[in-house]
Amino acid sequence: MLPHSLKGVGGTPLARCFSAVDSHTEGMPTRVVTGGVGPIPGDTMAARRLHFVEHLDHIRRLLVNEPRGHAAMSGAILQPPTRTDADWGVLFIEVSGCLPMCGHGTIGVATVLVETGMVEVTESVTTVRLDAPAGLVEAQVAVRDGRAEHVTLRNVPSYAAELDATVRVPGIGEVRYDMAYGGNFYAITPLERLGLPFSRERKGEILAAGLAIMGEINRQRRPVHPEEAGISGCHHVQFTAPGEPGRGGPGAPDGSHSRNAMVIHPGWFDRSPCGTGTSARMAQLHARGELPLHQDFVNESFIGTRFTGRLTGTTRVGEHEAVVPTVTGRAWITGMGQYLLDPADPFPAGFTL
Ligand code: PYC
Repeated sequence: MLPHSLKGVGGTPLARCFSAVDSHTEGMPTRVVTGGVGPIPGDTMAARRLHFVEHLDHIRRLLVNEPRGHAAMSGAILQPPTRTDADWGVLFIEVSGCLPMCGHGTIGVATVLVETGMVEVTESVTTVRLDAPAGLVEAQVAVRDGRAEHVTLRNVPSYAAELDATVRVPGIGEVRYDMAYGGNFYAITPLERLGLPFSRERKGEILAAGLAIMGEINRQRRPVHPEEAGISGCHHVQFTAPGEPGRGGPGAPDGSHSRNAMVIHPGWFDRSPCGTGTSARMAQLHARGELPLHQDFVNESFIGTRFTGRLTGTTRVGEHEAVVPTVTGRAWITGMGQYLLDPADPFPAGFTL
């Protein structure tokens, strides 16, 4: 880890220096920030998230925006945990802000922690407990010869907040959707309801529709978590399409295989199948009586990568019946580096185009 006072190449003191291990989870990047941020004030990760959003958001923008990141960049800042039953605290960052929870990010973080030896590693399974703003998340990492082969995370309780809600969207008309929570709120609706095919060739129209729908939902029926008022708003629209016949995952009948085009604020698609989105989708299907407990559910991303989910039990969140989901996926380390800020850099918080 480089000291903050490190001199730049020309001998000028750097304004900031961050260490990171970059990874991708089924196509979606997670920049795991291992040094340079320092402890974020707050007694819980939820409080630290709110402090970070209010006072330190320039760090997120520097790390995920151009030129160090890109328009679909995502990451996780490691912190000392705020609870004794966790190994690490984690703050999820991406171009849209600071998420309460992130599934692909958890899989990326757990892989990085194991493969860099930042947790004690045991084969064939290492358990990593992460203190996330949305709650404690446990990751079981399958390890062989020091390599993380796949990660199964046990997510926070997930629930269907509304079934068959409607919203009037200018230019589209009335849209019927289900609102479900899986660590973030997801408006879920079949793509065919909008008359659009599940095709990356139509990504511009799909993106525009998703952003218009989430904008109206936030104006007309903004969701709020019943136990954590700091978690509110819909920043993800999950457009679903049936899974292709015969492509179910191991043990998964075709009926429990689905595809998604996940539109995320302010205007990008998840490259992974989305861990919190998969959890929300399973909660929605369970509430509709379409997914029982203990059955594999394969969720496929817009680029064709997959997570396998499962509902392992039931619980309650406020007045809602809720489920406890697990999500399994893979991640790979793509790089290690220091991200620097020269005091003369005209873009100290990066930029977006
Ligand atoms: O995997 O939970 C997820 C996620 C959220 C936003 C992008 N990916």
